[in-house]
Amino acid sequence: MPGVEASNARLPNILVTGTPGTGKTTTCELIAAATGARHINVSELVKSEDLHSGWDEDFDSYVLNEDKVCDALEGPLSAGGNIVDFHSSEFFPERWFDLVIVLQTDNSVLWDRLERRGYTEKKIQENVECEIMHVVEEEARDSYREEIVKALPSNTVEEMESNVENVVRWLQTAGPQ
Ligand code: DAT
Repeated sequence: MPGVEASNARLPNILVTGTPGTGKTTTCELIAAATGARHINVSELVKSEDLHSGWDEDFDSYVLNEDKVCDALEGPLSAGGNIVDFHSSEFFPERWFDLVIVLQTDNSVLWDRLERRGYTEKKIQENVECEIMHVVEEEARDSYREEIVKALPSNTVEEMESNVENVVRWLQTAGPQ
């Protein structure tokens, strides 16, 4: 990722964020397989480690307990070498991340992916609106230094492969500082 320097005395950590369905998990799995970095899927962790305060019927999702999530991640993130996968970014400590990738997908493509995932129409609509409004990108840009936030398109397999290649190349040159 040209122009983004890793600056900490540990292996770099990358955050891959984006609206649900933009390809975070698939992209992170490919980067982890190519580099040996640890993929942390925060949504899965919230479920498996009970890092939530119950189920929200209106939003059809768990109510995140941000303190519990940060406590659970502090150890691995301080050690470095992680690819963190989550649709929100503002509550993580800024110092954790050396590169923040925001994946973006065109509305109709995203709609089809979320439909295939079995989301309700209401939930699909909410997520597609969130993507149209660039909510996740703005949150990332408000939370991290401008030069470490990179928005990348994720509509096709070719774009995903190119995104993975870019991040792998960045990791190879960033190394431990
Ligand atoms: P997320 O983790 O952001 O919710 P995902 O990795 O689970 O997204 O991807 C959702 C689905 O869309 C999954 O079946 C893989 C597919 N997909 C994601 N990104 C893609 C891309 N750039 N090209 C083609 N398919 C993609």
